[in-house]
Amino acid sequence: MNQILVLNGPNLNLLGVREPEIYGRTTLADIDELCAATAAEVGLEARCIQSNHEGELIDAVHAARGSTVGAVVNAAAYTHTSVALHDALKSYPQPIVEVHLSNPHAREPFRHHSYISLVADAVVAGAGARGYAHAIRILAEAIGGPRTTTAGADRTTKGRL
Ligand code: CA2
Repeated sequence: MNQILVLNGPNLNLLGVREPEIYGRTTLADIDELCAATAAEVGLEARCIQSNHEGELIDAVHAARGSTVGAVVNAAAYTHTSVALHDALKSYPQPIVEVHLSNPHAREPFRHHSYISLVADAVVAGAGARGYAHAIRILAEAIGGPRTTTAGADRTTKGRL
């Protein structure tokens, strides 16, 4: 098993198309490509999912239980509102890295609280699209390196960062 979940929340499908002054010109397809390439470099395979629907994001987390070794999560606006997504991720047994393109702490006060940070092992914020690559490398380190050997393959608890 070497798959990781890369979960993207609402409106991130508009990346590169609207509000480039805040979120840049990189599209979600570019980010998916970056995630696939970075994951491959560390012996992992990225399963990239974006949804504008809270329930679909929760279903994706449930489906990832037992079939992925870690998750990179940009819950977008649900970061600041969703107890339900928080609860789903809390029962996800593998390491989680929260990622944000912007730095929510440098923005409006309502973006300063994250329900995802409470269940994340690490947070990458404000590094733009490159933040996804950083997040995957952090995740790989937490998981225990490339899955090309059996080292760490019997791990049943969350990785320590
Ligand atoms: O900085 C991030 O990655 C965010 O998760 C982005 C969310 C925002 O609600 C979070 O506070 C921080 C918003 C994603 C919306 O993406 C758009 C992209 C293009 C045009 C409009 C929205």
